[in-house]
Amino acid sequence: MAVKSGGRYDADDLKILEGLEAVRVRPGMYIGSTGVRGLHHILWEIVDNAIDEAANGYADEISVKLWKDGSASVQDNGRGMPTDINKKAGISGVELIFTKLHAGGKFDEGNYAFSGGLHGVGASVTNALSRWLEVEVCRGKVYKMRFTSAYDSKNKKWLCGVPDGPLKDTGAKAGVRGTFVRFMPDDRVFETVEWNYDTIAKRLKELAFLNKGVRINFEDERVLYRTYEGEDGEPVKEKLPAREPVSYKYDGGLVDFAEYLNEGKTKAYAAPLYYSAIRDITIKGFAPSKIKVEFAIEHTKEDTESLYSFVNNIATVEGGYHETGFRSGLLKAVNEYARANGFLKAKDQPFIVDDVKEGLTAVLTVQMNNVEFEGQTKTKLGNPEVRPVVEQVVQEGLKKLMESRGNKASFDEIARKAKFAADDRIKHRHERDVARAASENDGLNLVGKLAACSGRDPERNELFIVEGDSAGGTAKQARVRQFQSILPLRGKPLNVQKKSALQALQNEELKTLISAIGAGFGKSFDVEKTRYKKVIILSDADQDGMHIRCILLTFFFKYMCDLIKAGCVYIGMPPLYKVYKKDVVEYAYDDKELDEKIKKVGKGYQIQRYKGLGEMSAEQLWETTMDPATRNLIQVTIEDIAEAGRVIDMLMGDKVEGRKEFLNENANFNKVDGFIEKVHFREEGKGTQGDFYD
Ligand code: 28F
Repeated sequence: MAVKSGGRYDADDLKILEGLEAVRVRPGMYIGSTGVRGLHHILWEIVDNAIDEAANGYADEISVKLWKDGSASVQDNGRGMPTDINKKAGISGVELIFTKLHAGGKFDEGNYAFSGGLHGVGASVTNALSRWLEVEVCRGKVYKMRFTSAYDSKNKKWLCGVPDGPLKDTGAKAGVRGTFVRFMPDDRVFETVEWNYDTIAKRLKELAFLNKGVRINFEDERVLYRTYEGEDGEPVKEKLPAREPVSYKYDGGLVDFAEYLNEGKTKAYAAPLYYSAIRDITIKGFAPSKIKVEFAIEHTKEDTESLYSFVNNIATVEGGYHETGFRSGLLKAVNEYARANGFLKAKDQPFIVDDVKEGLTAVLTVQMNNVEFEGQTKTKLGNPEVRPVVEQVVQEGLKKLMESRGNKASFDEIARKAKFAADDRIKHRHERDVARAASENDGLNLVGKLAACSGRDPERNELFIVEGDSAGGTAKQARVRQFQSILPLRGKPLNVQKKSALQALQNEELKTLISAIGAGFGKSFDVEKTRYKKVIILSDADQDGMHIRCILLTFFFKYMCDLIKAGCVYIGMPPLYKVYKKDVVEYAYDDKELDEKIKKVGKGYQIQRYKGLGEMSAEQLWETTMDPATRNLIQVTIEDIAEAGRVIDMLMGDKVEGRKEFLNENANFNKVDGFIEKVHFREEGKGTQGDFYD
């Protein structure tokens, strides 16, 4: 890949903003949480800066490493951070980048055409939340600098990311160019400082797909252990073999990404169709700038649509204007092609978006400045000016692709699929209308099944989907009628991954569930209409319970994905153990907590291991699993929607070959929940017991 030599740039272009103490005081403002996601955010900030160098053509190799001591490092072979002194600040460009928030010329596009870093808060936040941070810049010579964060007990304040000294010219000549950053996440800030290998590997792989030709290396030198119960019942610590370093590089970029997403699925035509273009765009309130639009599409024999969109390398899980532009551009191009090639007769109605979405796998990326992120999880593109630009590029690109002979078979197949979908739609219209009516009727008149709450406020109302009749009965006694509904599941609901929408509707359990939520399903699902802002799956911790959880998540993922994206789907965590003696009772939710509770209850303790929800009394179920003030909930979030689609398809789809090795490689079911970000959600005690409960 051709790598440009450095553009003219010096430290003066950096902007100086506030100090770093603010980051330590309220880290959640900058990285969202101090949980596992926030920890990985401080790594993404550094990775994004290296990716920006590559995305702008100055670097083509990035290396990420997890060290034995728990630190992480990122290296690129770009131009190297600016080392000259910034006249305004009187410090070097390197020091500015790590000690001033948003210190980055990235706020005007003079220095970078596109920058992913805009979504982030910059490398200075990583510095502020690290015990130490080292940077080495090779720019003709080798420069070094080190920062530390410590608590100044004399003045009772944090000193965050303070330089040990000015940038040092080591005098050594630099063979290569680039920037190397290594940092130790601060265990005094984060709940956990344990890096998650899968999370990092998946994100680096995604970045390699999105940045064609850039090589991204990942090495994890940490020693891994597995703890399990030995014969004598004592825990055994076993050292696991070290992980092999991996390297991602995709010269096919988005085409390779589309093929990866469709692995194991039956393709509808030979190869993905790809196009990219750069256009002028003027975002309201900003100077005219450039926008780069790229897409790859490949249809499969499935009937669902998988559109994966990104803005500046960030997955826009909640969609946005680029997606609407893409769909309308695709629709216009396919309608035109179908008319011109006899798939649509003069008397035929034109296709609608749903017809061309069937079986579509598409990757759409946009690179631009002045991005407006919206939505619950800030992953929705909110700039309306983007829609017409993307629509025009997609329409023009597909038209150019249609003109080349080699793609005729592919577009014929696309038009044929759309025609088939349109005919099916028109033929089944009445059935679908019946289905939609069934799913939207007033969910309260479900005899016997749903114990509906009396309150009408979706913000407060909660729907518990409870495995089994006995637990369902206990939950009905335990619940607070005003805002908690109970839907007992008799047996396992249908696995919808292999079924069509209409078959899903024939299943009693799912029909009840759709009616209870009351927001439609599938293409007619509208998350704004949900009756519950919390839909909580309560299943046993055994294999059956896990399987039910998987089936329900498959259903939500396939037919109510926006409910998950809006953060409304949760998994209830019943306790595994009760530790007690006389009148002291404690509950433990996992084996780690069990030890703590045994110590807390002390001598003479007894343990009851809960096999299932049905074993608990109503007050125990209330106190341990349903009371918002004391329960543990896991919020289901789709960090990586591309991977989620593959995991569900691998596990629940009709392709058996992939499943066996996937299962034995990810045997423990938590891996299957790999796309569920574990966010233990213990709500603050409501305190206002009086007005809240019956
Ligand atoms: C391991 C992490 O951070 N690499 C980086 C550069 C290169 C330049 C630069 C960075 C421009 C506008 C801030 C050099 N020469 N890897 C990295 N490589 N920052 S960060 O400039 C400062 C930025 O705002 C650079 C000419 N132009 C830019």
